[in-house]
Amino acid sequence: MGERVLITGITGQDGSYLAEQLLAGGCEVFGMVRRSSTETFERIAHLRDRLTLVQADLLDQTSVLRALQQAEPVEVYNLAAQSFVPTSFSQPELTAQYTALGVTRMLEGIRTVDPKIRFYQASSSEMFGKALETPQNERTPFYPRSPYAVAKTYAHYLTVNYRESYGLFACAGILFNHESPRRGREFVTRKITDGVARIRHGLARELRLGNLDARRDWGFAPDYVRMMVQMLRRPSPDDYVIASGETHSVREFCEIAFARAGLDWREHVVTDPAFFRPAEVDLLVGDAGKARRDLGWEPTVGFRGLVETMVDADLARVAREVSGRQDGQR
Ligand code: NAP
Ligand code: F7E
Repeated sequence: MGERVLITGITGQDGSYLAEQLLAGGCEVFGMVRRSSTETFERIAHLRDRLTLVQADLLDQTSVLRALQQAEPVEVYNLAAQSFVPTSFSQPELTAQYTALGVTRMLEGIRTVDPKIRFYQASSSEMFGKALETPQNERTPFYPRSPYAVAKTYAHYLTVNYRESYGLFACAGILFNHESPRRGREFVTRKITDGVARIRHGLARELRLGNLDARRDWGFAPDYVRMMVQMLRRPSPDDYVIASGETHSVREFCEIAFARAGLDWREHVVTDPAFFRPAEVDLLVGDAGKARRDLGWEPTVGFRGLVETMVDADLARVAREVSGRQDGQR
């Protein structure tokens, strides 16, 4: 068996891809999962017999300590968080507990159990918020615009602080939006590709969205997850921006996604103020020059390829669901 690694948030989009990559690299992978009345292990179902799942919750310091003691990891990837920006406005205290204080519990756990553990923190481009310069790099000041972004900014600075205060090998990856067919369906990209597939198969007629003018720097999740591992395997800890360097609007995403399915987005998309946010992040675009130089960062999937991959996956999934229903009716 190779090195032991622990992933928090293993049931999420990034956690599932990271587990695949670490298993392929020969690691013994432990995943932290929280108790739920229904299992949420869909994204890691295909890996279940090769993983060791440890029950713990970022809200519970003792369980975090036990998870670290049980896994005895060389590396910890802290991906668990309340990661949906609108929920952070409706549940700001909970978001702070998971996304900010959860990181304190992980870092304190590492100091207690084994300060040699290498730690990756999932920082976010949302910390740049109302961006003070364009493009954004590791030196761009933060201007968070949501309770989620504020919580991530706390977690980011705490990671830097524990590195400087206690000499921990702690790195923060400042990742710009990254998507895939495994993206949660509430995020705008997946909401669009799922909506396109449902409209194409006659299950819906319209798709209600919020701000179509918002611009993001979108990339393909497996490319980004690869860089988390690269960061922890450098000789010394550091922080890196990972981004495509291109920015596109939600409207452009719609145009390509609907066209892929032979549809005109203007006939189906309805703007609904319910999806506008109390404060918006209008435009993000990252400068990943440092990661290109130090980590060999080179994304494999561009914007159009990303949109089309996601639409194709949802078209195929909805087609299977529709034919399953028809079989059931026969
Ligand atoms: P995601 O799909 O929402 O997954 C979040 C994970 O966190 C899930 O496994 C969830 O478990 C777990 N979790 C939530 N609260 C927890 C708690 N109290 N204790 C233990 N586990 C908990 O997120 P993602 O897109 O993979 O993103 C991974 C990380 O990167 C997150 O920290 C996110 O904020 C950050 N990030 C994401 C992006 C992006 O574009 N995707 C960009 C920058 C940073 P359940 O399955 O039990 O809910
Ligand atoms: O919104 C606009 C919305 O929810 C993107 C998380 O992974 O990436 C993600 O955060 C944009 C926003 O992602 C709808 O107003 C329009 O401007 O897909 P999103 P996000 O907020 O950028 C960062 C990097 C993270 O760290 C986060 O964890 O799209 N938008 N209409 C909409 N957004 C949603 N969700 N739904 C709409 O109907």
